[in-house]
Amino acid sequence: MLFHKTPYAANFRYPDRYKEGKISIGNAQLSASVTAYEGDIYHLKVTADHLWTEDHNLVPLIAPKVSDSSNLSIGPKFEISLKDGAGSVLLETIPGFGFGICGRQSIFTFAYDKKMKFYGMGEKTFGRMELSHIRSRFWNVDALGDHPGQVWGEHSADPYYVSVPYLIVRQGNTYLGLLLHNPYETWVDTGTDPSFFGTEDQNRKIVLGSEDGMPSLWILVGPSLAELTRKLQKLVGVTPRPPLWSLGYHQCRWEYKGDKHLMELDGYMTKHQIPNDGLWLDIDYMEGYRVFTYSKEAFPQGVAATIKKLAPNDRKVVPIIDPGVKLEPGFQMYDEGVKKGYFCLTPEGQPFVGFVWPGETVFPDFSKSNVREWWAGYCKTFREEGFAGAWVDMNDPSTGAVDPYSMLFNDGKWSHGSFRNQYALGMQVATRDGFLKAKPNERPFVLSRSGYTGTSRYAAIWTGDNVSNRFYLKGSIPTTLGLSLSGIPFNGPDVGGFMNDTTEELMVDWVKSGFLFPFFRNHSGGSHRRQEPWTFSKRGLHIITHYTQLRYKLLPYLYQLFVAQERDGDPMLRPAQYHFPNGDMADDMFMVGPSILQAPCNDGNGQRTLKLPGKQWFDARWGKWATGKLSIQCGPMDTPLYFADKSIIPALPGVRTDNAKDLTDVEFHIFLSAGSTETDYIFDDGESLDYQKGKESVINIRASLKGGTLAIDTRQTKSGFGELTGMKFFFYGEAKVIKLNDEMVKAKREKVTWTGMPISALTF
Ligand code: MIG
Repeated sequence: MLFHKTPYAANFRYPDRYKEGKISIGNAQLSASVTAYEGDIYHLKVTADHLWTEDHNLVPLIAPKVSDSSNLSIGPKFEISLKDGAGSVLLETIPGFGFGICGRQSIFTFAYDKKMKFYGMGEKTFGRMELSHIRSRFWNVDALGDHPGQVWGEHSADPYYVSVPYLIVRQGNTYLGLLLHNPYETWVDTGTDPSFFGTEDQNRKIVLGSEDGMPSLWILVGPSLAELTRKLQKLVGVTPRPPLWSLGYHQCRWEYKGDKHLMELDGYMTKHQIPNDGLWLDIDYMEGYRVFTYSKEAFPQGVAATIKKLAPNDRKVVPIIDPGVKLEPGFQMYDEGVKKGYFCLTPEGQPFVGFVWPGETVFPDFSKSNVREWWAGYCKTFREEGFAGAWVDMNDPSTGAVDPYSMLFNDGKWSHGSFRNQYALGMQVATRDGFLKAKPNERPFVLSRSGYTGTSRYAAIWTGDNVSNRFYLKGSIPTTLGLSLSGIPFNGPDVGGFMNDTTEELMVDWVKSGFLFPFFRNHSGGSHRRQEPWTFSKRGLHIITHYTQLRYKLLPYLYQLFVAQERDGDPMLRPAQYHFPNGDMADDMFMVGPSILQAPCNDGNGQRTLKLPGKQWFDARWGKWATGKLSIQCGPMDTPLYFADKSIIPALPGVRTDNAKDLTDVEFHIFLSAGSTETDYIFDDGESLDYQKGKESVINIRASLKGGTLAIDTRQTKSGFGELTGMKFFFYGEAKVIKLNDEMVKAKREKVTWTGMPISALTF
């Protein structure tokens, strides 16, 4: 397959007639359903007995209530037109085009306007937020294995590991979302010129197409980016509150395999006062790469014994789990799977054989519920052994040099293309379920390489094999933001880079750029230089440690963002346009929740320009307010980090030298130049599902600044998880008098530290 070519709209045939749910195209009869949902959300679905009869989606979307009112109209030839409340057209098909078919392929085309801007598309590596004039495919691949090295080194590789065929179309400050909910291979065209030479302007179109499968298009109207993103997230499913430890710092390398490595890492983390929660095992921990085994040599006293030794420092061990099962009569999983028909079959009815780490390999058919159940049983045992989470890799699925097309699903009844993009999703569903079976009241943590729409409910995503270079460091911002706007908010890159040798400068910049990403893991390929923090110079170690400690300090704030994700659907990382609709989408800065803005110096030359959105920001480096366009220098130690005016940031007390994280003992950092602000701080045990039964507490904090007096009020509005055990305030602003409400004075828990203005550096 040539990934950069896509089917052409002129080769499709378009409806002659549409009436009462029936579409005629030549002699063919198709059925269409058009449904309007509350919130300006629409769904168009087409079925045809001779083409597509079965919906292969594993995880259904969560639609809101059906609505009586609709801004979408369908013409006599199935022309689609969407208007806003005032009657202006937001999106429409071009006469003669629109919905079309070509054999089993289908497309939806819409009029393109060069004033439109495009975003989203899930996991892409185009290196920019704005995605005009791109043809992109959605077909889960093992990026490193399936694209030639010249491509992934310094260029975007397309398609990538995760497929979310979702396109955001922006016109002015109105944002629309177009989601194809079809697991087959799909593609999107954002107004490319088919001639390549800029001479075919009249043929530019917005296209969302599918190679096969039931055409299913969701259209969502924001109108703002924030409203759109929340609507999408609720439709595809929010990310449930994760265990707090999964938000910590994770250390990984393709080399760690057993007791010796884990104990060594534990010792170094403690020695250097680097807070760390997760220690990860790559494929060498297994017995000959046999899935769900571990090497007796690497764990002489067994896994449980090693995990017990790591318990005093509260380190969690996360093993890699590959889907491929070694083809080896006598290996229990292989024998069971063959006997029960659990593996993907070829058209000849034999288990499909690929070639991956264990050698010849067969693949569990995750489209089948009994296979997911079987897989979950093994995951349950792994959790019971003491493994805290699961790292599910190679689930694109990677079959090595073996062409995957004869790998069929659902007992050989479903083609490869019908389920490939959902293979990882099936594995995530089964893995999460297995962990829940072992510990029904514990929040599971699964990290996955590939994924599909709906992955958000089951797993976090790391962005796969990147390269230790500036292209990937800089690209990690738009890639993560693209995922965040496309309904997969819990994600992050291999910090430091996976392929090739990193350098100290690159590593330090990557930590400074990524330390507040939703997922934060240092991972590297085993044949490249080591990149644990202590393998760099003293200064490098110091900087990496500092920012890791700062992440831990800010964990209560990050946690609030995950709470908000589950409740409201807001992604943790977002572009500034999420809150400040005017202006262009920057590729090199982002907001962490509503209150923190980062603009890292990722060019490697220690300088950059930056346009701060909105009004005032508190510059954490210099301890003063900043605004507007800035030309800034970055020292080796620092990174441009800004706190929004009128924000209250919950943080852990003092400098964090280990991974202790008691959400009941917190500091509130108040950034307020004038006026008033408030926030709700939500806390719970950070690990169980008890919060769903009301075991969480909420404290409302209000601060107002009037005539030189700062008044702080706290009010507990929910007490399911008890009260705070410690509370301190830090104020960044100017006040002569500070007043606390009576309740707190009585409780004698408070201590206000008035930093005043100016200060040279924040406490953190
Ligand atoms: O073929 O397990 O993306 O993170 O270290 C390579 C070894 C398989 C690919 C993953 C990478 C992991 C590696 N895996």
